[in-house]
Amino acid sequence: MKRLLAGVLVVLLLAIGLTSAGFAEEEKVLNMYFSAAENWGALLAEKFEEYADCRVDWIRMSSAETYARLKAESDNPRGDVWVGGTLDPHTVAADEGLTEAYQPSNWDEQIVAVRDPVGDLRVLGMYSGVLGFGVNVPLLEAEGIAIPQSWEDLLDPSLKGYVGMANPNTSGTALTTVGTLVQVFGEDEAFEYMTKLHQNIGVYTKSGAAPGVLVGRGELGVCIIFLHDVIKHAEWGYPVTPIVPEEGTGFEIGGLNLIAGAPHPELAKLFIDWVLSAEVQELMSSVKSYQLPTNMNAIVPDVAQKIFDDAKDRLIAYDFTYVGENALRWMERWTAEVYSQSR
Ligand code: S7P
Repeated sequence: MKRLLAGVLVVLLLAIGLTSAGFAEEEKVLNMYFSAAENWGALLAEKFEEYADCRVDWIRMSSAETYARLKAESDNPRGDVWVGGTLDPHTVAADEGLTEAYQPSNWDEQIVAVRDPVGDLRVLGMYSGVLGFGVNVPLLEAEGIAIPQSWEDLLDPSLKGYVGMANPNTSGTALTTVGTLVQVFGEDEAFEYMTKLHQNIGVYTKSGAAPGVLVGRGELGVCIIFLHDVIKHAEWGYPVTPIVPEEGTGFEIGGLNLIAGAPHPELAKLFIDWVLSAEVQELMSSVKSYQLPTNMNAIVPDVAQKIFDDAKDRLIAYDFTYVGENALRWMERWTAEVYSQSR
């Protein structure tokens, strides 16, 4: 009898032990909202699972889409960390208290100009990239259309239906485009410009990099996109060429944020420290993400450096605070004045 009781006890203890181990494992989950290239998100998830011995549940959403999700979940936050995507929607989220300031452990390794672009650690910078055009030169030449070199050139009637960009209500790339045009031309002039450009737009996509693939396939002739995405598409074998618009262009700083009320804040902070390390930033180029890293010790691939070197004389002093303050109003204005027009 004694033996039977001892056996039952062992089985019970084992069962409890197994259950609690299983429970503890279930709890060690990082919920990552990811807004840059999908294959980079997959790589980060896989590597962080190994590094922190945890599970990473993650989803790729465009930048403004992620902001909308944080807002919708604000009473019951589900995400732990928001990784990548342009800074502006991160700034809007920070201003609304949807994210929390956090100073990473490797703060001193981060390049000062890009590590805290809107101040008070409201959004951490994790990479940067230049906005421009991706052009299918063989297609436009075959159609007898001049290769656009400037924002003004995109309005040429010969490009009707050939131009693509994303929708600023979902895409951070498109919001960077609106912010850039406003800072290059002035607000009213930029909206007038976008109303004219609307007449040449063949398609507005949800995500910022998507028009690049359509240009590569010859469904469009030119798109407004980050130039590192053009280089990636060219390496995939598409006939696309990067162009920096003559009047000047903006740039992004990729955002990184701890979500307010995150279910797993400690794991999220560990992730932030890890993803800002030189070793992890160097992984970007292995999936053809050629943004510039923010960690000054990370090796910068020549191809990534070249994008900035080629654009440097045309880069504007993009004001991230100004764009953050006006982003929601511009999105509404764009929908009312540009998108609602027939074409
Ligand atoms: O593809 C990488 C990248 O260009 O995508 C991000 C961009 O915000 C795309 O997301 P959206 O769909 O929101 O435009 C950039 O931050 C990143 O460099």
